[in-house]
Amino acid sequence: TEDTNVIGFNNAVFAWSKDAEDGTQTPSARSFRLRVDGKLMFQRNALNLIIGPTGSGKTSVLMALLGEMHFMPTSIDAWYNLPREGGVAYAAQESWVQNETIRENILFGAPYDEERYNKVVHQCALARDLELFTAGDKTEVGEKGLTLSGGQKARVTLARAIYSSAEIILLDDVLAALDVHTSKWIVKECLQGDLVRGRTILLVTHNVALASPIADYIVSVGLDGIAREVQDLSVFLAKNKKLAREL
Ligand code: DUT
Ligand code: MG
Repeated sequence: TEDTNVIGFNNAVFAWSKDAEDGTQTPSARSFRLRVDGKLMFQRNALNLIIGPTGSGKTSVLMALLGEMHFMPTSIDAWYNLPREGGVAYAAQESWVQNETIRENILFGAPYDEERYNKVVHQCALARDLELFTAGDKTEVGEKGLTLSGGQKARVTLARAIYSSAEIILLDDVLAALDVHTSKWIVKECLQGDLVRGRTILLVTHNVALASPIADYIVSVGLDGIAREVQDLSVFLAKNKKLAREL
């Protein structure tokens, strides 16, 4: 049975709505289901990747862990678990900012620690962006964050998660809006940096080539909605040539 310290699933199906199961929907309207057969356990104090084609259910893996989907056990000992004691930070795929300054958007109510803050800005590749704003990190992002580019918003969203003290960090495709150079910087400086040491990261990404060399555990979600551990990435990519091209 369930160990409360574990992040993962055992024999579970997840749907976006409860009525997905009641058979009243036509097959074409039948909603998506995420499926895990057997145990899927993310590694603690490690970098976990969630990969798969678009629409396969990568975001759903995070949402299922967060308890946002309808859980349907497929065995008597089915479970899913995300420990909340050390805190959970979640950077959504649609990055968002509040109508405040950049600094306030990163701190998100946490106390200002200059050293930690400067490290976060550096590791999340925001230093140059902040220099270019006359008001620096005191710049108001404005209604809907219109002052910021998509890539800047994504990095502020990432910075908020890294600055937080949460022990578990869920990052949904934070590298997607970034150019290769910036993505590389973040993989090197942030995802391997001192601020994530001792923390657990679940990173959804299409950027497998960049992130997989430093990943400790990889889960793929297929177009069948089944999430599985990838034990040997090169074998997996050889078998999934179409996905390999897409990633
Ligand atoms: N879905 C919903 N409701 C939601 C979110 C998603 O029905 O609130 C559906 C859409 C899709 C399936 O779930 O058919 C999986 O979507 P998900 O967003 O999990 O896929 P992804 O792998 O994250 O896709 P992308 O790479 O485009 O982000
Ligand atoms: Mg997604």
